[in-house]
Amino acid sequence: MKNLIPAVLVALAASTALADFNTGIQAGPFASNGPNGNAANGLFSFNAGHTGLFNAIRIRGNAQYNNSGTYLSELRYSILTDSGARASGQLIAGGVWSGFQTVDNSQNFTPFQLTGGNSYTIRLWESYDDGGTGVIDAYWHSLQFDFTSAVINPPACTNLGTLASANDINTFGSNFDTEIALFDSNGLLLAENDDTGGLQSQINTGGLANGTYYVAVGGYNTSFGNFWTANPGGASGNYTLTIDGSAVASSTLASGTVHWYCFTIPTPGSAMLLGMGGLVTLRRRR
Ligand SMILES: [Ca+2]
Ligand SMILES: [Ca+2]
Ligand SMILES: [Ca+2]
Repeated sequence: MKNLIPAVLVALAASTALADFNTGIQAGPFASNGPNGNAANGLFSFNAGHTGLFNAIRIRGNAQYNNSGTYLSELRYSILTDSGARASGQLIAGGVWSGFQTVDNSQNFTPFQLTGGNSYTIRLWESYDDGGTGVIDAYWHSLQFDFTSAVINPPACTNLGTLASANDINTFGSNFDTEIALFDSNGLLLAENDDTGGLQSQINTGGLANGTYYVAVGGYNTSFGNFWTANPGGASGNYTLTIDGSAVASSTLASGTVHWYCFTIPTPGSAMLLGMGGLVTLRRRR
């Protein structure tokens, strides 16, 4: 079956556009004490500002010496992320100290995910636990964390152009066991489906807001995740992708691959305004 539309490979957006977020300043004091994961660790809790992949943290605070013999270089922190991996690190170099020490440290990581609205805990610990967990090594005051979004590029996609609507996305009529997934312009996984029409797949979106969307077509056992993650399955064959009753693409999927499509849902009324000669843009300020 031939392609029903010109296959144009484009990257519609240069990158994800999610903003960074900051935990805000928490006065404390928080203990810096115990080995990582110990009950004596100071605990800093925050809610993620939005779902995203992050790859840099800036840590700002005021450390206060407490137990004789502890080193500045022993001040550590760690974050438990969605993947279970701890982003952790050393906060400052230095030996024996006294009084207060301002800390402003930025660190880069392999991107890790946080989910918007979820609560996370940052542990404050010591690489050498002076005096044991019964004696607090140092305190933190006015502590805050800035999270920087990782730049994740969307996949190259066959652009289906502007669609009036996309309520029903399916692969009915395909000749093999398909799977499909729908992502938004930030790469967040909105929906996925394996079998609805026999072994073929269907997503009922319930209506989409204006914006750019991505559809992944894969074979059985493809696993999908946020940030346009699609680990291919092994099934292969000929498929037809249908959106709201129109066959928008037909192609052959090879085993171990995923095909990407993208389309745009326009802002309500924008087409009409353009048809009226762009009245909005013609207005002039006096
Ligand atoms: Ca110490
Ligand atoms: Ca201690
Ligand atoms: Ca299937």
